[in-house]
Amino acid sequence: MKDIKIKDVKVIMTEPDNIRLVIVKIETTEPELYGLGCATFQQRPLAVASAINDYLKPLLINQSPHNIEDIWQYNYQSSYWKNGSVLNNAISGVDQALWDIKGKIAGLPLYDMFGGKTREAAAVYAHASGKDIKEVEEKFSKLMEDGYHHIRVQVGTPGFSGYGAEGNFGGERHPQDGPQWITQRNTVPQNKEQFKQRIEGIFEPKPYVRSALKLLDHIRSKFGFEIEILHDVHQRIPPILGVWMAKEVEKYQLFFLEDLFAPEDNDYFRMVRQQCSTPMAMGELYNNPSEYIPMIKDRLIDFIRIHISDIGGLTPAKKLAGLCEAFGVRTAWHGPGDTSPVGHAANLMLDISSWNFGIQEYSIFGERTKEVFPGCPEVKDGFMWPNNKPGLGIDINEELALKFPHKERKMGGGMLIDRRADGSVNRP
Ligand code: GCO
Ligand code: MG
Repeated sequence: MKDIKIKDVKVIMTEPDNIRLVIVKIETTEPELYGLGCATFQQRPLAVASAINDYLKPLLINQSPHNIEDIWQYNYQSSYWKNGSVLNNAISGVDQALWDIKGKIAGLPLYDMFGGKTREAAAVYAHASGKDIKEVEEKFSKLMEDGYHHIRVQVGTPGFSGYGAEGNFGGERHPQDGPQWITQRNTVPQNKEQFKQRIEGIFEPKPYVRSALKLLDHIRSKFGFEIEILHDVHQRIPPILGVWMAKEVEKYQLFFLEDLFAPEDNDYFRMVRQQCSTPMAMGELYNNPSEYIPMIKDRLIDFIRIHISDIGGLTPAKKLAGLCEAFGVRTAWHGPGDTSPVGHAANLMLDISSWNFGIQEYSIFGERTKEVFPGCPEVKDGFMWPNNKPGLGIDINEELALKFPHKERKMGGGMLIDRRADGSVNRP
């Protein structure tokens, strides 16, 4: 095992449930010994594949897979310009695959390599999203029945598009909701069919905040305060409105309020801190240590929401978990559908081994995804359980993965961008 070398680095691009996943498979000179890593950046997958195939792979062939730290540093420094999502995801695919190999060589699950279990399983939150309050309520009840104790709630805003829930149609229009004339544009969906076809929707901050507050109020009065609720603002509203919203939702005792501001508006968190105790979750859009270190050391956030592949994989993430522990910040690694099951398995290894774990986001895996990735972490009664196999404990059925190749997308498959009612671009 000592003389083992990296023999091949493969990029597997697959979308079993319509989300473009990018997986790295590192094969070694030891027959049957390989590792998997998540490099998923669904909005720019081809760029990540090129970064791996054209730039990292030549650095890796014939190297020893043992030296994960050294390889990470070399990959990270070798582009001179660094810290972008494309390069970090590429580095992550390699990094996680090397950790997977390390665990397989040791015969230990990765949480054991990271110091061992601090908990048996990781509490997860699932999403209850609906076009209107009734639909959210139904999904909320169902998730409660299924044993979830932490539920994220998002609702559509009448007459507008928004993040996390299908828009619904009609609705009263108020003077603060922006000009009416934009509704003449054919970008505004008038019915469900058009909504599916749309490239852009119309988003206005005030109507969104009104409907989000109504929803939170309804959920608390219907289900009480003995269940944890979460909400994602998705960096969509003007910062000072965010400050007001954080104060306004304090009474609903959220588990956390997420992405109240964009990373560019980091400093607004100071204001929020001075004015209320709504727990702040932030970070899926961070990819540079100079963005997140100040937030941790000044205790401006409560949960770090970083997307592990977006900062370069497990090597930087486990250091970050340690930094957060020192400052009382809990982990809440990003776990949407566009974190592949391999990425979820990586999140879970840190969840299990980090004392300062807070919560794990879980976007329920589709059936086809589960078939492509045997060993997907299992969720039962609101907890994600490790399967205790060596390494990440997850595999890929390559033959099946190839049956779901990447498809072309409108606009190259970027994020749907909503516009304001006057036609200007809003943050996604
Ligand atoms: C979340 C996220 C995601 C992102 C998505 C972008 O789950 O908290 O905000 O849904 O929007 O990962 O591709
Ligand atoms: Mg989010």
